Amino acid sequence: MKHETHNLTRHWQALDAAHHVHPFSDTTALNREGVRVIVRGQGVYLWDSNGERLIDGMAGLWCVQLGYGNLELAEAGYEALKSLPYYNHFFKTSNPWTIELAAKLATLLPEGHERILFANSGSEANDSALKLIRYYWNLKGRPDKKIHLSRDYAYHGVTMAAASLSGLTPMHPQWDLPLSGFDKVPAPYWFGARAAGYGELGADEFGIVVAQKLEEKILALGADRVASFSAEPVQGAGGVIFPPATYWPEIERICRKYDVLLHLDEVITGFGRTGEWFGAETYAIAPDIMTMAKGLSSGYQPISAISLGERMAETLLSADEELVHGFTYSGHPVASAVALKNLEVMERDDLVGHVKSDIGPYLQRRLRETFAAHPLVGEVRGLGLLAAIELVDDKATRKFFSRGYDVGTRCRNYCFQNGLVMRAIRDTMVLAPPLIISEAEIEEIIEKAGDAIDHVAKDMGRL
Ligand code: PXG
Repeated sequence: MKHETHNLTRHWQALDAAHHVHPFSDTTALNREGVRVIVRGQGVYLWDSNGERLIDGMAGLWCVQLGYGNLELAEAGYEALKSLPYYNHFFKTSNPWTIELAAKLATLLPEGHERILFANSGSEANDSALKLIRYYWNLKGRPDKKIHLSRDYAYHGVTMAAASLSGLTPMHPQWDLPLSGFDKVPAPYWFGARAAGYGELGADEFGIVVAQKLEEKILALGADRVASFSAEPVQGAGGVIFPPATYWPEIERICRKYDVLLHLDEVITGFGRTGEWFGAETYAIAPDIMTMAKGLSSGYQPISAISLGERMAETLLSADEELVHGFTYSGHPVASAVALKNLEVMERDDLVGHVKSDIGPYLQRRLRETFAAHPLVGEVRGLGLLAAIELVDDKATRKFFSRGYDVGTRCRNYCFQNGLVMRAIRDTMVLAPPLIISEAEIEEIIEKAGDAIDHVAKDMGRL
């Protein structure tokens, strides 16, 4: 049996190498190594085609809130597949699951967010949000307001517009992006503030200083040309950057003052990740438009949503003309049914409250107890079930390693060898496990991560 699966693995690796082009991967390098074929998941665990078990500290790509193998979600999808595997919303038609999902979301979203559009991915949601923002200003008779601001290290997706909005610079040169009409301001990355030349500012002071970079940018471009500011409440793929407490109130003040629409990208922070339904609640932000995906369906189906705050809803929906936008699969019945069940289960089991009061604080406490004093660790930060461990060259001065060391990648590789999926962003080790994780499973992650970090420290002669 072992022999057979081994041969199957070889077979799949060869076919994959011959025909399948992977996202964000160097095809030549990947094919030299051979892919790992994941065949099954249960709870927080994954199994590959050789029978090796992995504990998933990343909930897939920050999305599997309910963990793998949830039969309630599977059955909800199956029921919808049997009754209505497909129909659209273009021809004055709808379906029960999408209707119920929109209504359910309206009860969970920030105040005023009562109107919802659907798409299939975070990128599509953000692309759609930018179109809706442009349309809003056109309807308002201010067609010159067209510049979209966002932040360094932002990840908003990969379509032409979403990649332009993203501030991770490697995402641009291959595609001649960003498009014109996109501009960036600095990220509220306090841990990196000294290295970025801000000197010795306390976190709260830095929060204000960095927020005011938005004001400077708006004034430099002219407020009459700036349409929107897009931001993740906590930056995810850019390095799990938690803003100082002073940051969001100042950003909101600036957006209001210059009449710049505030777009919150809740693709990672939505659906309980930080211990509230949305990052908007965690930081008391009132966005004009919000985008969400991932945890909306626990990743079981591709689905995303865009919610309109009051002033955008009022303007866009009273335009008295066709809204010329929408995808074949907007509000797909099967994806809607799975997302609806996902929200029902999260609510029924009070998963968000559990992240806020029990399992989130447990993870945060144990990470700090275990790693804060480690010679290679500059900072442990996090909230809810989102956390980061910064590996640094010098703890006291927060000095990063030189680029060539690839400390994060080395640590990630040790994690994988230990059967732990943990992501490295530069030299920041990142955790975002399924929300259903237990204390014992957190201990398993911490033990494996500790082992990997010790390994790297030994390699570097630091332990
Ligand atoms: N916004 C945010 C905040 C995201 O994190 C997207 C939009 C785009 O979503 P789609 O569904 O189009 O991928 C994301 C996606 C990583 C990684 O390696 C992160 C994402 C996607 C792929 C990889 O951390 N986030």
